[in-house]
Amino acid sequence: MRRDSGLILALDVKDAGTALRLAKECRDVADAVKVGWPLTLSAGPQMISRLAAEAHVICDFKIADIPPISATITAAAFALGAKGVICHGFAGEDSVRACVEAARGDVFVLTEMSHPGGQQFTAPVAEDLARIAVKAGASGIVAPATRPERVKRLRAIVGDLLILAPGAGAQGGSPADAIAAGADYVIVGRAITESPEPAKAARVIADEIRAAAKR
Ligand code: OMP
Repeated sequence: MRRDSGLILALDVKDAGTALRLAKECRDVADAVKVGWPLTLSAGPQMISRLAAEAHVICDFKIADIPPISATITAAAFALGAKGVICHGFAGEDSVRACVEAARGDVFVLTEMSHPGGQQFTAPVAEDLARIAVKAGASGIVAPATRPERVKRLRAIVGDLLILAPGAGAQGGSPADAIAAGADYVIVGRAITESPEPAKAARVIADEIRAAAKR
């Protein structure tokens, strides 16, 4: 995955036209687009292939099943053109390893979730989940931009694995703080997709990320 702006655009919209328009408008500024259940269930899985023709696509299916099912989901996402997938770490090392073995690209392991409820169950085990990501051979982890101090702590565990940080913007986190804490990429959805000027909003965030990365 290229590392130019450090911005990953979360395409949590429901129709194909809007998704394609946003991907096109933000093509120069976002290093990747993230496609999850909202768009896949609304516009169909072929949406992944259509977007993959335009952008580096990460499929965020938060895979968390027994190993053979996790492997099948992972393989299907890559067959559609994805270059990366996100799986949950809490399903255990064997399930994460199954994703890694089935992948034809990056696997990112979700550790601590960014929303308030993420502190209930994921935060207490996030460091173990980060260790699972390292042991299973994942490309990186997902860690909360809403809690930069946790990104810093998880960075100490994962070494040079990639860290993708969601939760900046609509959830209250700051892109600059996430990068300063050790994130490589910031995942942003609504602050861009719901902006009246999405490309401009994306550029402002990308500039903030670049400035923080230089510090
Ligand atoms: P916004 O809050 O609109 O910027 O969207 C955040 C995006 O990051 C959504 O696509 C979420 O599904 C995703 N996300 C989180 O917000 N928190 C997490 O802990 C993990 C993810 C994720 O795995 O991408």
